[in-house]
Amino acid sequence: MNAPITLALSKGRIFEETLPLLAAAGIEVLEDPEKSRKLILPTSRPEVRVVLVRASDVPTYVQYGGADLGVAGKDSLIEHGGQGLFRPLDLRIAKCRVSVAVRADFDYAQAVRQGARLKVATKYTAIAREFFASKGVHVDLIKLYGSMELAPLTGLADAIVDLVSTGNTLKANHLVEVEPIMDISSHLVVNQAALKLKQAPLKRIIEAFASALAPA
Ligand code: PRT
Ligand code: MG
Repeated sequence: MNAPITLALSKGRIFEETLPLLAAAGIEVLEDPEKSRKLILPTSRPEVRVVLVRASDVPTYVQYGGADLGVAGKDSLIEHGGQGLFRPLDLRIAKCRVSVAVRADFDYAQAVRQGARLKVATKYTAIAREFFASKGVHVDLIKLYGSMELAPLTGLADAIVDLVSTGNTLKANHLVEVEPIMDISSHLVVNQAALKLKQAPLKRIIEAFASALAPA
């Protein structure tokens, strides 16, 4: 029997956009996570299984060996810290950016110029802390787990740091993007111990993914 391989994915865009890469590696997921309630999905390769976890939990599963490899957004990887992870490939999927956004009537440039202390709500506290520190802007970070857009509308914060792709969510909530922080895409991450113990099968998957990537 070949060494069992566990791949951690999150439901939604990462799962959908990883499927073609899995197909290139000869791996077909046999159940649709939108229809099934199962958290462990079998694949066409008996030794390979997919586990479904929260997007922000993928790095933790792979770090501690709950999964041998996984697909995680650069945002999740930075917030996690990346300990114990080998990061062989930028998969160039689930692309977006992290940006600062404010209410349309808030003068962000002036607040920054005047050295005002900003209240910033975000799920991405590591990214936000590093970004504002590098600009020399003093911030009070308010950690949220979702619906960041509400924070400036309710007076909880002056600004948010959040993921933006089309910009439609900001627009629908009368917020404007005032400063991009970084481009985001999802990366393949591999448990460092598994990479040694299951080197051959993991290398085959990494190489198949690499050859199936969209052009840079
Ligand atoms: O929902 P959960 O708390 O489990 O985690 P999650 O929200 O991080 O998971 P998920 O599946 O929504 O996102 C997984 C990964 O996809 C993220 O970690 C990013 O790396 C990547 N990604 C790419 C995005 C987006 N694009 C994106 N647009 N993740 C989230 N969004 C959200 C964004 O937070 C905002 O609410 O979509 C909204 C903005 O989209 P636009 O198109 O309106 O600008
Ligand atoms: Mg989400």
